[in-house]
Amino acid sequence: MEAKKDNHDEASTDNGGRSKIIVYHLNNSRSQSTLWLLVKLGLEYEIVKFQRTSEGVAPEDSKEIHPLGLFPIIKEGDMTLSESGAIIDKLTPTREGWIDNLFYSHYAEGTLMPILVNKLVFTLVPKRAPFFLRPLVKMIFGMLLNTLVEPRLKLHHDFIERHLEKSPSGWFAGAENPTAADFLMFLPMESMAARSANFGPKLQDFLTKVHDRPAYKRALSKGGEFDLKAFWA
Ligand SMILES: N[C@@H](CCC(=O)N[C@@H](CS)C(=O)NCC(=O)O)C(=O)O
Repeated sequence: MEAKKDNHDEASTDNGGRSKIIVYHLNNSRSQSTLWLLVKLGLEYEIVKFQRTSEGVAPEDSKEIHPLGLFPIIKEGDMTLSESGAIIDKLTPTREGWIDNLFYSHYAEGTLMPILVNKLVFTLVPKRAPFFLRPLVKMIFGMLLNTLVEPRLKLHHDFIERHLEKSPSGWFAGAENPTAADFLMFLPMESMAARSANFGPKLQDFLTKVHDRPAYKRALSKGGEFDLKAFWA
C-alpha cells in the first residue's frame, strides 16, 4: 500500500455537523484543486496520499478506494465520490448562479482538459515508441500535434484570455472571490502554463492570484509535490 495518512492540522471548524472528509490525493494531479477548496472552506479533513508510479500513473491499490482509481476522490461517511467537478459541487456550500460560473465549471473538464490530455499523449507516444520506430512515430505524432492539437489550444487560449480581460476581479465568474469555475479551471491553466512559452498575461495573472492565496499555499504544503512541468519535460 503506497497510501500515507496525514492528519489535518489546520484550525478547523466543526464541519457543520457533517462527517470528517477524507481526501485521497495523488501527487501532481487534479486533487491539488480539491485540497485548495477544502482549506479555503475551512472544513475538517484528512489526507491520504498516493504517489504516482514510475510510469506516471496511479498505483493499482487506488482502485480499492474507487473502482476507476482516478484522483481526486473524497469519502464522507458512507459516500465515496470521484470526478473533480462533482466533488466541487458537493463541497461548495452555495451555488453561485452566474452563467460564466456554470459554463467554465463544465468547460474545464468537458472540453479543455481532453485537448490537453491529447497533447500529453501525442507528446508521450514518440518517447515511448521502440527505438527503431521513434523517428517515424515522432514525425507522425508531430504532424498530428501541429495540425490538430496546437491550433485548437491556441483558439482556447485566446478565448480564455479574452474572457479574463473582461472580468473585473480576474476570477472566471467575475466574483470578488474564487468560485467553482476557478477551482476547476486551475488545473488546465497550470497544464497550459507548464508547456506553453506564449502564455497570455491574464492567464498568468489568474495563476499568480491563485498562488498568492493563503488557502492555496496551505493546500500546497499539505499536498506536497506539485510540478506539472515533470509531465512535459
Ligand atoms: N475528469 C476526471 C479526471 C480524473 C483523472 O484523470 N485524474 C488523474 C490525475 S490528474 C489520475 O488520477 N490519473 C491516474 C491514472 O491515470 O492512473 C476528474 O476531473 O476528476
